[in-house]
Amino acid sequence: MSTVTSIREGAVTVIRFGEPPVNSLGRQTRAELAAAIAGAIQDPAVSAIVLAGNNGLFSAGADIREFGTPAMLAAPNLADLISLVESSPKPVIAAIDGTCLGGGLELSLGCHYRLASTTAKLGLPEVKIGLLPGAGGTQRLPRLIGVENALNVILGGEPVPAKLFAGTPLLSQLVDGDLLAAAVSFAAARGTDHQAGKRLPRARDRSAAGPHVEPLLIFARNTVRAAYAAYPAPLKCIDAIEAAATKSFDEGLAVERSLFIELMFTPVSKALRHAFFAERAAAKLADVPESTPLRDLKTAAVIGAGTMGSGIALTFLSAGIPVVLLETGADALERGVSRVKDVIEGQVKKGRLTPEAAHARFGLLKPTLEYADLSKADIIIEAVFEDMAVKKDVFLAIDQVAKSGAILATNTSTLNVDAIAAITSRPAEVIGTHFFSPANIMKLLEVVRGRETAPDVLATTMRLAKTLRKTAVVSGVCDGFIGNRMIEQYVRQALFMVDEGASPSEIDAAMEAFGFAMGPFRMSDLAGNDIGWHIRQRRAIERPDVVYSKVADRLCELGRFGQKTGGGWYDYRKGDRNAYPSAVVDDLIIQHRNANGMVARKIDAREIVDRLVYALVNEAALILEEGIAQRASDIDIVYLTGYGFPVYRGGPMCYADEVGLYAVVQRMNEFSRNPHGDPSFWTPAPLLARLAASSGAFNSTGARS
Ligand code: T1G
Repeated sequence: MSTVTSIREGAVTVIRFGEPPVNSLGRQTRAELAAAIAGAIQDPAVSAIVLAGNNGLFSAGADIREFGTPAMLAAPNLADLISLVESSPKPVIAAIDGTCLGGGLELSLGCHYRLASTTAKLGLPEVKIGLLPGAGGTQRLPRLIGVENALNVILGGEPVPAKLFAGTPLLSQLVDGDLLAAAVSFAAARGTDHQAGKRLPRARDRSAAGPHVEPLLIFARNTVRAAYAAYPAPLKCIDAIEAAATKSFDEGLAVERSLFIELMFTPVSKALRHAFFAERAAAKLADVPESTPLRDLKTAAVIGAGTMGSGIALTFLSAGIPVVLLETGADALERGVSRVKDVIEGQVKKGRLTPEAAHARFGLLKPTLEYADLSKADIIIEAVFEDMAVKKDVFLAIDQVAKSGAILATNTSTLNVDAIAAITSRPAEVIGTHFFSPANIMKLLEVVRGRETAPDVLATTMRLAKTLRKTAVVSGVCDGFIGNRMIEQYVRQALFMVDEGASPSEIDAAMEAFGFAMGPFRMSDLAGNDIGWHIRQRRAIERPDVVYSKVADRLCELGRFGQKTGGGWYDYRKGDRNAYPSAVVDDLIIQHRNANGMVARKIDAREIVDRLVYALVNEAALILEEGIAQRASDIDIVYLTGYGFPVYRGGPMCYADEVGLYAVVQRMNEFSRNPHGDPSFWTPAPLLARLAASSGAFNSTGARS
């Protein structure tokens, strides 16, 4: 199907291009665009050309799916297309509506004039996928809006409202109304001008040089070095912009091209491109058609007004969905309502909400002590104590009052959703919605699909996640689902390493240097060490075969549950969230090692990182093979959005692919020779072993997962 059409409007040819949803400039579109533009240039009846996107936008840029493949450079590549436009002997006008990003904006910068609708947004987001604008953006933009503004646009990577470019050579006209009509009229006038001999304005003919450039670049380099040490792209963006200010246009283009290719093949860019597509892939249900009719989701009810319940209620309120909040006791209900009110009022104080909007939002909350008040809710989410007996009682009560067709969701973080569904009269309508604390802040939502969960209930819940601005990942039913099941092995290895000689702060430091937001011990102190303690106590009964170090139990026996008790693996001081090494814990660890006949050894950061990350990877391979996760990239998204895994490494599966699965397995074999802990854990999961033996990868080849 052709992606490009040409229509004559008098002496002006209007060329419209792009395929839904985002008019990305893939090989076919580029070739058809080039042919249409060349045709208009050769047509003696045409005096000017207008370029406009289909589908309500200009273009989202180059087709990222082509990166790293021959299609990306297939003629005409984007630079060729833009050069054709810029060297046109007839004026070419870009009519920019909606989104105009990356290569799309670069295409418009090659045009002689640009008109934009008042709602249009322009940007160069390449830095967000570890790249720089590679089709002249780093050379043309500084020449049109100056080096300082170009640095902000290119390093920020954010879409900028078109009106902010008004009055600069970048934007000829801001149009409030019929953009195309305005563009055709503008083009006709420029065509006449040009026939009268007026020179065509080209960005490349302008200069970006100036006395202020050098200090600006120094400041920019110092800023990005401090803030983005792990990311190569920002500094290269600055190098390219410097070339725009200090070299000829063609020399600058050559610098840009070289830097772009260099970045394209960095692990960071591959990881960021992987994360971009992985987040979008996670929303897709492998076996539920996108055409599946969805259920109404206009009202919600939350049972339990504790930290999680009130956080979940806030998430719905922020999406404008009325919430009935049920508690069993008036005091607990009042505390929950106050928590909701405080957060909303806090948003007003931060200027994120007007008082009127805050009032309206809070007005959507209906606290109650009566189950009968749940009867109109389209979805009821249970967020009570993490105990199966308690949850089953709640679901029996819900089953009595919920209206027909309501979705019954449990916020359990590990318990068996099938067992909960089985005690209701409507297991097809039961699903898990595992929010991460704080529920109104954390993006990740594990949507746990029960054996009986109806496809439309699953599809409706996935749609709800988008409405709640959550990143949803589908999980099957197992203990811990995806994230917590993996983190259990991660923590287990961390505790074994404490037995063997590493300190909590050494392990945290190694993982934070690897890029984790927080190491395992600071994370445990934040979440509460008692959570893991309860799980190990349950594990000792249900799975006595699972070996655990007892060091964490010794800590909990002292009541050192973490920040909430003023001390955990670290000491904490009132009003100070910093973690301070603790002499009490040092002593406890020494006693623990002595009691177990452990002679401490030095464990280097490499072993710490490899043991903890590969523990995640091995457990993830089992999760993937059991079908608990739909795809490897879903597991990456769980760790990128819910567990602080460094996004510039793309997630545990992406990172393992980058290391090479054969090397991962070799390293695991080394760990299996360590007698302490659980050597059998390091037996590679069958999927991992197969992929390693066949030079395979968890994530499919290319940028898409
Ligand atoms: N290439 C390929 N596919 C893209 C794409 C792109 N540039 N942008 C979006 N998609 C797909 C996306 O994967 C999804 O696919 C569908 O379109 C809808 O996207 C040389 C090197 C434009 C703000 O980085 O920021 O130009 O899941 O769900 O929420 O200098 O998409 O349906 O199969 O995000 O409405 C620079 C990336 C490219 C922009 C729309 N451009 N895209 O958001 O929809 S590099 C970008 C976005 C470049 C040149 C350089 C957003 C959006 P599927 P979506 P949305």
